Amino acid sequence: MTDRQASEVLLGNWTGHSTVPSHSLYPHQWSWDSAFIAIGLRHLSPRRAQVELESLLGSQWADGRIPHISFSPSVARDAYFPGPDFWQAITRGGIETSGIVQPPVHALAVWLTHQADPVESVRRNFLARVYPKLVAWHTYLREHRDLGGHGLVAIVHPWESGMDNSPAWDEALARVEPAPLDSFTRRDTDHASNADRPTDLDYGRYVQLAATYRDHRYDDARTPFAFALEDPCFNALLIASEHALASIAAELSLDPAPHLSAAAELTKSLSTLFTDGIFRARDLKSGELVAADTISGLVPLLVPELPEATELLGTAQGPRFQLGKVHLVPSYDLTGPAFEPGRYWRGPSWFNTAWLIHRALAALDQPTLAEALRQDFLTLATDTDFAEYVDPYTGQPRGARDFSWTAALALDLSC
Ligand code: 9WN
Repeated sequence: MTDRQASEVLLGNWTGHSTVPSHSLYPHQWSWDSAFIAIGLRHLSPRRAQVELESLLGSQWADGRIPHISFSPSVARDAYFPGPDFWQAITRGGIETSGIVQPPVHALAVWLTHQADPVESVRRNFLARVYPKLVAWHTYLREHRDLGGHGLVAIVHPWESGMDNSPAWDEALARVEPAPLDSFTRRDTDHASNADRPTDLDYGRYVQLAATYRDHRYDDARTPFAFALEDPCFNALLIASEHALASIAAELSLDPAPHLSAAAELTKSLSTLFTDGIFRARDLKSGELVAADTISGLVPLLVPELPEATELLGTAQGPRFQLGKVHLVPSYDLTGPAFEPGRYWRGPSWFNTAWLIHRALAALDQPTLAEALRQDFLTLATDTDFAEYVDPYTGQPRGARDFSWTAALALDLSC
C-alpha cells in the first residue's frame, strides 16, 4: 500500500530529469532533497535515481559547489521566492541556480543508488562519471568553507543547514539587519499556512544575508559574512559522505585512503562541538557553542565509530527528544523555550531526519528502536498523504502534502 502511493507521489513530482520537492511550494530542484529522493527512487527505477543525481551534478559550479536550488526554465520565474532573478547565478552550462549550498548527503545517495543495481550502474559508467564531481564538491567545502579554522565546514546562511528557522540560528540571526519587508514578496505563504512557516522577520534576514553574498559574487574569501556557524548535521553528513566516497573509490579501484583520513579528521574536529550530551553548533562570530538543542545535534549518531555515540543515544531517548515516545524525532528540544509543535524546524518532526536517525540506529545495533521508528514513519507517511512535517505529539500533518522526500524515504524503509 505504502509503496504504490509513494511511487505515485514520486512519479507525479518527476519532471523528466529530476524531481521537484513539491509542485506548489518548491517547484524546482533542491540539492539535499534530490539526494534523499534518489535513495527512494532507486527502488522504483535505479536508472531514474542515477539521472536525478546526474542532473543535480549538472548544475555544479566551476568552484565545485553544488547550489541549493537548480531552477527549472519551464517554471514561471516568480513561482518561488527568491527565484533566479534574485540570485543572478548561472553555470557555464547555462543553468540558473541559487548561490548557497545544502548539506552534503550526495555521495551517500550515489553509493546507495549504485548498490541498488550495480549492473545498470556499471553499464552507464555511473560511479566513474560522478566520482570526480563529488570529490570537487567535498574539496570546495573543506577548502573554502573552513571559515573558523577548526577543520569543520561553516554554513553562511540558515538555508544552507536545510533547517531554515531552527532555534539554533536565533542568536546569530538577531545580529543581522533585515531587508525591508516591502522590498520582496514571499511566495511560500501562498501555498502553506503562515503559522507553519518562518516569520516575515526571519525572511527579511534571510534575504539580507543572501543579497550580501550575491553582491560579493559568492566569493567566500571576500564576503563579510554576518552569519557563520559550524553545524553538526552538515558536518556529520560530510563525514558519512566521505565514508561513502571511500567505498566508491574502492569500487573504481582507486585509493580510498584520502577519504578515510578526511573522515577521521572531521570526526575528531566534530568532537569539539559535543557538550551536555549533544552536539551543538559553534557560532563563529561569538566563538561559543549555541545553547539550543536541535535534531542537528543528534544526526552525528550516523558517523561510524563515533566516540560519543552511547551518550548521544541516551540524549535522543531522554526528555529533550523522547525517541520512541513521540512521533519520529522532533526538530527541537521538547523542553526548550522556543519549542513550537507546528512551526517548521522549531519543533515539528521531519521525515528526512527520521530516516537518518533510523539508519544510525540500525548501524548502532538498536533493532527495537529502529523498528519502532520505521513503523511510525511508514504509518505517518501514508496517514498524512506524505506530509512535509508533522506535529511530534499528535502526528498532525503540516506544510506541503505529496512531499517528495517523505514518499521516497517511505519507499526506502518499506523495501
Ligand atoms: C529554502 C525544499 C527545501 C528543503 C529545506 C526546507 C525548505 C526552502 C524554503 O524546503 O527550505 O531552501 O523555501 O523554505 O527547509 O530543508 O530542502 O524541500
